[in-house]
Amino acid sequence: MRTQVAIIGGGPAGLLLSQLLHVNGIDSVILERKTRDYVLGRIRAGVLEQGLVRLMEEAGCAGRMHAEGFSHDGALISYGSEMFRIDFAEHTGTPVLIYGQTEVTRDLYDAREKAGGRIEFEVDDVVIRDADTDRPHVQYTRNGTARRIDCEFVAGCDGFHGVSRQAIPLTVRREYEKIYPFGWLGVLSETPPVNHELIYANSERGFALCSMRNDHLSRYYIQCSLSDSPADWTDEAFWEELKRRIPKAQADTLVTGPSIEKSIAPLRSFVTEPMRWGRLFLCGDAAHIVPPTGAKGLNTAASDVHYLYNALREYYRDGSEAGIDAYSERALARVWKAERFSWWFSSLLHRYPDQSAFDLKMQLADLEFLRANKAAQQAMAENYVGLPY
Ligand code: RFL
Ligand code: PHB
Repeated sequence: MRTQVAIIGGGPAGLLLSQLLHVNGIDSVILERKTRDYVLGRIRAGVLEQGLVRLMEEAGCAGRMHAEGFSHDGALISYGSEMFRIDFAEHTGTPVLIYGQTEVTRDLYDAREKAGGRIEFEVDDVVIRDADTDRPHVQYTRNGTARRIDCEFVAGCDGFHGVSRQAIPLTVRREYEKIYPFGWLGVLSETPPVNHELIYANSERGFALCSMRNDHLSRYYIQCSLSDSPADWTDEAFWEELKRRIPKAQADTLVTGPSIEKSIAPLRSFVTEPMRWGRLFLCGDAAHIVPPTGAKGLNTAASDVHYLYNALREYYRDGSEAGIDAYSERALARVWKAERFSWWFSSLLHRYPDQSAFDLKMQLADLEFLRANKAAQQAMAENYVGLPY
């Protein structure tokens, strides 16, 4: 098989890149390790920045998102007996859109299918060859048969556990990592959200988040131990713990019900540099991970896609390699700011096992400063709705 851009990974980053390239007349093939249903079964992000919304519009995939998504102009932060609101509209004039990653991915799969896009599902043994030459190729197996794609560029969109990052030699690659000493236990339930906006709660029992997908579908998270497994938590125990961590008014009105999904995610900050090696470009979770506290994972994948598809468009339309040469630096400049915000917001809201009395006082002072200070709220809002790209 031959194509212009071989894309490893059919998650949101790979699909969005493929669709945007298609709209610009550039051919690609996606190689995905799992089935479409498996990818669509993963419950992940729920908050979209305007940058991602615009990319979905450019990709011609924004119809359902605009019809079914919910625009949010603010979010609430609670601690102790206090609760305050960060007003995105007042501070930035920009809302965020509540629309699940599952739906984004479904819309992109539908668009790729409609356009006759080539996606190879259930591939194994993907190996990227000759990425440091002008003629890279990708080898893989499907149904036990060895296959090969000759291409001009390779986009590594295969997530944190993918193979693309490993294709960059260790002599070139540098990795930065922070592992957090807790996880998030998440529950999806067919119940009305407890509040019309998100609530991020710092409680003495640990962090909690009240989020949603729509009027009938709620998403809640609580900070949990890394040694917990979802089976340790009955629905009842989850709801009881959530109620203890959120403000009383919300705990009293929370509608509970059976969970339709329950999972635990570890929290990690991770960046690999550079994001380009020869004709291989890393995009999204393949290159970086943030803790989910700031809802930046999917949105940072989107900004990578923006830089990469524009670079490839310039290359094919104008014969210019300027965008390609600048890709890693441009993407990383924004990535590190999202890393900083996610790390800070995580530090503000979680209880750490080794937190001293002094550390707790610092966290409280940080929360009180944010509650009372407009400039701090402005900085928070600008980061939350997404830094420009
Ligand atoms: P993905 O979504 O991981 O997609 C990568 C795709 O590559 C495939 N793959 C391979 N294909 C071929 N060959 C191989 N060798 C392959 N190895 C892997 C995988 O099957 C998969 O389909 O990465 P992408 O596209 O970069 O998208 C990034 C986002 O998915 C991610 O940043 C966010 O979901 C992170 N994240 C969250 N972000 C938020 O903004 N808000 C959230 O609430 C939020 N919750 C989460 C999350 C990530 C989680 N993970 C990774 C476990 C909750 C969880 C549980
Ligand atoms: C979610 O709805 O899954 C969600 C929302 C905000 C976050 C993290 C996750 O910060």
